[in-house]
Amino acid sequence: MAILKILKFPDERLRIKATPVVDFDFDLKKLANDMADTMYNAPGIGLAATQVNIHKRIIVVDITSEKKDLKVLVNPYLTNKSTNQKVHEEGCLSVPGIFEEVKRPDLVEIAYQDLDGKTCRLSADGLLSVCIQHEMDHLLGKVFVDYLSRLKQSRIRKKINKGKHSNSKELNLELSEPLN
Ligand code: GNR
Ligand code: NI
Repeated sequence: MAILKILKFPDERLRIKATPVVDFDFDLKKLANDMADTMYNAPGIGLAATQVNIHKRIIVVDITSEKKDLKVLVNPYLTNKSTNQKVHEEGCLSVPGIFEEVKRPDLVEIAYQDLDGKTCRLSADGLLSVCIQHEMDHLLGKVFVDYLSRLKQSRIRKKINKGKHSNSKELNLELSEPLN
């Protein structure tokens, strides 16, 4: 069990385009396991390898609250999407504390490989569809805030910078440590 460090927006490494997985070896299984641990620990409903600074086409998803439907999707590719679009509120572990509505295709069909390299297909609707599209964007170096208006993007950057420049974070941390 290992919890990996999640890159935070606007880290430029979130912009790196992932490359396909070619070796379906033990290292891949170990990484998928660590990604699942990291997602559940956060907690989140999805995680792309890009977010843990591994630029390979791997995502993990589990939209159940009971951790009972983990999907590991290697080399996922969109094979079909509905013309009908839906708006859904999104958040991102790389952009903590920000929640905004994003419009995406309602239904998607994807092809991917499992951890043994076997090709599989999946049709998704609802939250699963939203989550898979959000994760596949990460693999292309795209973050959900890219879909928002310039005004909203600049507000998000300001909000994130506020937290950085003030020493409130470190101060609060130090104050919450027991004094010996
Ligand atoms: O945990 C997450 N929740 C979420 C909610 C709505 C739309 C997308 C997501 S994905 C997000 C985890 C994450 O950042 N994955 O990249
Ligand atoms: Ni995300």
